[in-house]
Amino acid sequence: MDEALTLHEDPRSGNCYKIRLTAALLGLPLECKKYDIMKGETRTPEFLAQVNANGRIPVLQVGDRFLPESNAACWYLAEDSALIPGDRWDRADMLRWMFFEQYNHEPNIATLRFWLRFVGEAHLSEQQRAQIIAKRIAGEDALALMDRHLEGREWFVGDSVTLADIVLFAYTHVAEEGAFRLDDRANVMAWIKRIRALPGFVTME
Ligand SMILES: N[C@@H](CCC(=O)N[C@@H](CS)C(=O)NCC(=O)O)C(=O)O
Repeated sequence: MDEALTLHEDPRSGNCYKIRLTAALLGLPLECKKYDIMKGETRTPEFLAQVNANGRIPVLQVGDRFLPESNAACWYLAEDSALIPGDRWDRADMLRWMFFEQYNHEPNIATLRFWLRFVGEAHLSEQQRAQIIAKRIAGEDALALMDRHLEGREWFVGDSVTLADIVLFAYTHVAEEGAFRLDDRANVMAWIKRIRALPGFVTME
């Protein structure tokens, strides 16, 4: 890759970690620029004008272009690598799990982790409190589905690690911080160990 890569991130975010992990597994050099989302640093007029009009991290900067959305950024880094399957069906199946991650997994598991670990239950609004039960049920359902899918398999798609595993790992391995159950999901626990053992693996914080 010819252009410099910079990740605009808050290191506590699993969405940002996905991109750092993808770069590390591929041996790509990545500069990091840190923001504190709790202080609204992604909502300043400068950030909205220059980095992401959607007011969120992560954003992958490639030269002077800015790419928001974690899974798009992972795709950009991994194009033409073994992390994206060559087989057409497997590639689409990998995208299926990446969309599942953004629709069924992250909005429930990442949000409850953020509310419980970083905001604190005592500081939640009435509206947030009202969503806890639905998010807990939906998050446990997502983990249960993952556990069933991993029965008899090592990886989500095909027979080697792909972006599907990386993006799902980011918030799954810290799901207990949102008071989700992992211990009794043996297939997920074994898969977490396999990811941690990958050459080039880096931890989240
Ligand atoms: N779908 C987006 C989600 C981005 C997102 O929600 N980012 C959060 C942190 S994980 C954020 O920037 N929150 C700060 C804010 O909304 O002000 C992605 O995958 O990148």
